[in-house]
Amino acid sequence: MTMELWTAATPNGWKVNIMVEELIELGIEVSEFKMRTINLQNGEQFSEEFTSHNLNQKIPVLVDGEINVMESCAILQYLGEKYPSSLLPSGAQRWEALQWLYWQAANVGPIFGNKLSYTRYMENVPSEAKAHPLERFGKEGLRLANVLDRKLEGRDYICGENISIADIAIYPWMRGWKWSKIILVDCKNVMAWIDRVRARPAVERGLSYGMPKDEIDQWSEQRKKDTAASGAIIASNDALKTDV
Ligand SMILES: N[C@@H](CCC(=O)N[C@@H](CS)C(=O)NCC(=O)O)C(=O)O
Repeated sequence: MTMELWTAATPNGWKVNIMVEELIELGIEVSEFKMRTINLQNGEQFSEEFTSHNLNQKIPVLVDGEINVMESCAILQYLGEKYPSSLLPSGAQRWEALQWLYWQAANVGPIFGNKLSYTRYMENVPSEAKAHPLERFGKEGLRLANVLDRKLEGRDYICGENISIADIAIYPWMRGWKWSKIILVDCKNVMAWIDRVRARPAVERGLSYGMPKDEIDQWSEQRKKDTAASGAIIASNDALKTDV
């Protein structure tokens, strides 16, 4: 049966594309995936149709027959369980992978995401109003990177020798450190890990979702402008809804 991934070219979206490509790379026969790009700038996530699959109105959401899975990390776990492989190892390592997966969902995504918003998308907010969140999310982001740096000491990936759903969840946020201006250059293990993960063919294919190949690492000026504009729309308080 065909699965549908309702997504967009963003860090939370890329996680799932990378996961699918890593499964394929392992020779696993994955069901056919239909990718459906959701236009976040136009508010497609708030449509009745989208909401019927994900009440939280955010991408990504996986539709597998009767099952709808929201939250990127839950989707990684779902695919890891549906297609058993080293990406969600068994035994003690399973808990290693899962705790770092939840660490990403509870910490790295929200902190790096908020830092990104205040750094890039809130030009209209006065500097005084931004100073506290910028410092708070900047410091906490760096602390999280240092936690990861210690975890990666002497190992290639979070669970050891093999890439797992934990690396797949954390990587899209860490690779965007220049964008969120959380300066990671002193986190030597993290910097080496970012390059190691990026060098994987499946990761390259996953990141190229919704993106021309030559812009995976270096966006065109036009794309930077468009992304800043669309980020500003989504990050604006005017876009916040309190109802569903
Ligand atoms: N914790 C969620 C976060 C999902 C999320 O924030 N998605 C963003 C794009 S990366 C989104 O849909 N934003 C649109 C909006 O907030 O209206 C996950 O990991 O899936």
